[in-house]
Amino acid sequence: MKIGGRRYARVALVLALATSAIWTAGGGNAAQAAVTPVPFSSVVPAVAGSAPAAGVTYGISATTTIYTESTSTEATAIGGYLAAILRGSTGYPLPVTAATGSTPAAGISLLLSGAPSSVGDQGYQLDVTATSIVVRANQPAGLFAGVQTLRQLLPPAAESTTVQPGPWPVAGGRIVDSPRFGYRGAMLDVARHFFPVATVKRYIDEIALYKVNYLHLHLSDDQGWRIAVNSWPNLAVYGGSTAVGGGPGGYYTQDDYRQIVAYAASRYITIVPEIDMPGHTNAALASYAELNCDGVAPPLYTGTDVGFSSLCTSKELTYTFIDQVFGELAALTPGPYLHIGGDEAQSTQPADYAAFINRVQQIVAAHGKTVVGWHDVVNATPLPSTVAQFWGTTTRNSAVSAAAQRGTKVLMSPANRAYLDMKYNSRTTLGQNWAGVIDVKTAYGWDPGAYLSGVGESSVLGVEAPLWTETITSLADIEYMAFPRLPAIAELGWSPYSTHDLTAFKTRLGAQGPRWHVMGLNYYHSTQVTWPAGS
Ligand code: TNX
Repeated sequence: MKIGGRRYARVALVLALATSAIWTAGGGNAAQAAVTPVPFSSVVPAVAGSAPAAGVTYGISATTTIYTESTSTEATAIGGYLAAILRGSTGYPLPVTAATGSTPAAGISLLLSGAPSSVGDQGYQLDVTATSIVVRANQPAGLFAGVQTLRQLLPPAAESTTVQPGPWPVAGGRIVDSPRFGYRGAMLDVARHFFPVATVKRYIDEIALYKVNYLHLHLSDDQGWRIAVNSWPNLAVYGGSTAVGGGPGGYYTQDDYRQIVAYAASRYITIVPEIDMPGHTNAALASYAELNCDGVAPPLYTGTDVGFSSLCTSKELTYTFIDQVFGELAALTPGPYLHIGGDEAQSTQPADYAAFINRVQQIVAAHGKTVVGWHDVVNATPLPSTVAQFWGTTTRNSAVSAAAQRGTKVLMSPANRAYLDMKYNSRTTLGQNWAGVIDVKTAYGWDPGAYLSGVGESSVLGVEAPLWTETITSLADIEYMAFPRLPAIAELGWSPYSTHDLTAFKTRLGAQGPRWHVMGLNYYHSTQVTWPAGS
């Protein structure tokens, strides 16, 4: 899609002829190398529409001011966030101050007026001229998304935390951008291995750069319970005391969890907490003997088998337990969703499973939240609002498509495309391969709105890239498995399918390499990507 049609293109052409395409600070200061501005085509996810103005650049300088919508504390905070990133690398003061009047001043403006209504709540318009950068959005989330685009339009050195020489050109023109799907998620399994708050915050910062707006935390599984529950304290203290391989485990206090929620919110990311049930519950069953049908607590588990544990679906106490756990979690979670798991319940009879899921849906609804479950929950009777997260490896699933026909919304995480714990190839030392190996072409090469037979675009809520952590133990491991595949999934969730083009994507993704290098992000140098020098 092009913006503005012929006339804009002609103006751009004239400007291109009149101005050098290479921007040099201070008229060619020898200390500052010429820097070619990053083209709009390098932004990941691909923008929905743009009209570059060839030869026009804005240069961030020591005198640049960031103006933000005067009546919005959120816009002010986004201005502060942008300033903090750029002050570190540029060394410039970059004051953040209230915008006055409706005409943007020279400098950078983040405004909640004047955006086309078509960009909705999450989109934005970005205009770059020789004198100003103006981001306009209808909502703060859109301003934040526009700021992520702006970050990617700056030279990679802008991400440095130490002062770099510059210059800091941004390519001129207009971008009008908004997402294809409202839900673009990442999932981190903190149950198989536990990750401290700082690691989760860092991952939040990394996924925010690609306009991911949900982070699903898999907070409980056979190997560990990772969130303090005041009414059932042994869950975290005992059930959280180990991990796959027998390490010390760990858990988030409720204050830790609040901190994660608040940090995510500052990056316009909503936390989706998951308590997996009725299977994947050994850590809970080990913590409280009375939750077991036979009243005997099993030992803690540190292996990687699945499907062997089940809550006791016939005990009334089980539902008291679930009500209290979800009651505390709902109170801590401002977002709309509670994820109830529901996968691989191989130790629960199908009829018991369906009755259990139906009852749990009512409990979650009573706490004012919407259920998300792994797609197995369609074997119960989904409430109209319940979201089914597809994790299969086939493009046909009759139970899921039948549910979609009845109105169930589907979140797409096909394991052979979107699972970040799958190996890249047979030589990858981390990860698993039960759903196959997934390199960039496979992660990118599918259409979420037309992937699952009988589940069309209007039934798809969005996409999510889960990272299970049986083999993942550190931030470096997380980064290695998520990058570059997470940006591929994020692009499938954000960009119109008309932008889908593997050749262009390889170059666009490659342009992120030097940025990740500067950020100290441990990414996988896939041979399927065109990496430029410096990455
Ligand atoms: C399947 S996918 C699981 C997880 C494992 C994962 C490993 C799903 C809903 N359940 O319990 O961690 O495979 O790839």
